Amino acid sequence: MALQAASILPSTVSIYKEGKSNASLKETGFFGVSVPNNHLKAEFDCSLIKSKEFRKRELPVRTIRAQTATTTPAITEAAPEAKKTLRKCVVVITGASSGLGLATAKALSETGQCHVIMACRNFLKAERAAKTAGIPKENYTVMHLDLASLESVRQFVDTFRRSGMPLDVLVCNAAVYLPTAKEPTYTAEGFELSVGTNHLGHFLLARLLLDDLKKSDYPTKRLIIVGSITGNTNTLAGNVPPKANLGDLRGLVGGLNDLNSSPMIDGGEFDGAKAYKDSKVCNMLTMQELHRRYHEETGITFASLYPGCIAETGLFRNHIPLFRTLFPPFQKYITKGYVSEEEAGKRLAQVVSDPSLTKSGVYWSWNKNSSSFENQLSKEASNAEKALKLWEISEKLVGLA
Ligand code: LMG
Ligand code: NDP
Ligand code: PMR
Repeated sequence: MALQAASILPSTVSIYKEGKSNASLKETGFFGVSVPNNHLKAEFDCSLIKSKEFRKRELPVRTIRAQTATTTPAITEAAPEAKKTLRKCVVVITGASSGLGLATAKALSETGQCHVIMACRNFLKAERAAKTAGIPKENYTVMHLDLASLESVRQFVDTFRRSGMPLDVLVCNAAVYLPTAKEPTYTAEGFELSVGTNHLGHFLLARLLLDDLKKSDYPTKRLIIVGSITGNTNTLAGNVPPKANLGDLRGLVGGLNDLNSSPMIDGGEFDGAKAYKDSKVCNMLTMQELHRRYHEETGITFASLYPGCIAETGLFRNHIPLFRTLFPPFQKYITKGYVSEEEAGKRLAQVVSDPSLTKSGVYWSWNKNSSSFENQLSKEASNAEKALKLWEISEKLVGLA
């Protein structure tokens, strides 16, 4: 499947390779970047405009004329006669074929300053979704990625590298939620599907693409892993049974299958809703471990977030019809935690590109006025010892150690 998909990839990648200066863009903002003048000069005069690497990649570039850049003082103040060239920010989003991922791709595309790699398991669905959402062709590329296969993850990384594009931001967004499953199902390598997809697939992807992020010459580089309130037992939502709990990770050590121990991380009986919430805890722990290990050395911003309850996305496709009918009004009128796909997409797009959200190691949330704030994680989701243990076991499972 992965190999088959790879064979159709080069044609899709060429959309980007054709990249040319996007003359229709308004030359106003300085997307996602707030840098002092000296940084501007160093980054854009030398490393971007003049480097051979840059020319080789044929990146679509925006020409920013200092005198027309009205929104960012840093640009206006930069040598007024100089032409500054800033290429588009290249953002990989997993699971961009629906829900939050698609809404984020759309929000980023609307700025005209990002090129989104939609890393999706269903190529045609992703293409259709991008078209329906009205994302202009030059602002996205669909690449095949099935997180439920480590082989596919590696294949995606290879394909991405062969495209010659730099990587500036990685958004680990895709997820599956199997609340009504009575029996576990498994990834290609035999890991329980929810944790296998949501955590292990992303863990391998993030580890491999870290090297690409390090090489990026974009002023801000970010790695974002979508978390959730339901994995945090310090909240009401996180206390709705079944609650997240990784225990001593004995099921993970056993490989998340019932041959060795159990398909659940804590070694217990299979429960699809719990497996999803556990996977979100893993996502939030992984972000913090990445931050501890790599932020200082690389300058990459690592972040997680709870975008709000987007009660109508495909995430609930496997839930019973009664739930799907009642859940949106329940969230809208009772908990007031509801947020539209569009609004949630804007929130994640902020974490991708807002110059004021560059702090690393943060779990972002939004209040009722839709202002972002640094939220507290539960005891388990912020347990550094568990994060380390999770990291080491996950490394072994995905073949990195
Ligand atoms: C577990 O159950 C499952 O076992 C597991 O398989 C997995 O699915 C997991 O987290 C997912 O859930 C958890 C259980 C917890 O949750 C439920 O089953 C709740 C489902 C909610 C939707 C169905 C509700 C049934 C409708 C009843 C109608 C009541 C109307 C009252 C509303 C007042 C309106 C003014 O369960 C618990 O923790 C306790 C459950 C207590 C139920 C309390 C119901 C609260 C509200 C339910 C939503 C109603 C929405 C109506 C909106 C109308 C707005 C105008
Ligand atoms: P959706 O189901 O709409 O989107 C999930 C995406 O993940 C889809 O594009 C889906 O692809 C993709 N996906 C699933 N499995 C794989 C796989 N094996 N390989 C590649 N892609 C895959 O759900 P949401 O938009 O709601 O979820 C997005 C993120 O937001 C998740 O991380 C979720 O945990 C998080 N979140 C959601 C909340 C909500 O209320 N909805 C609240 C808090 C967090 P396909 O289109 O092919 O099915
Ligand atoms: Mg929850 C403030 C209350 C709040 C919020 C913000 C959410 C978010 N939920 C809240 C409360 C409640 N929920 C209450 C009181 C109940 C009992 C009726 C409840 C139930 C409930 C169910 C059955 N909620 C759910 C489910 C799901 O199946 C969803 C889930 O747990 O998926 C793992 C879910 C969610 N509630 C949320 C959010 C964001 C979800 C989606 C799950 C996620 O992406 O993490």
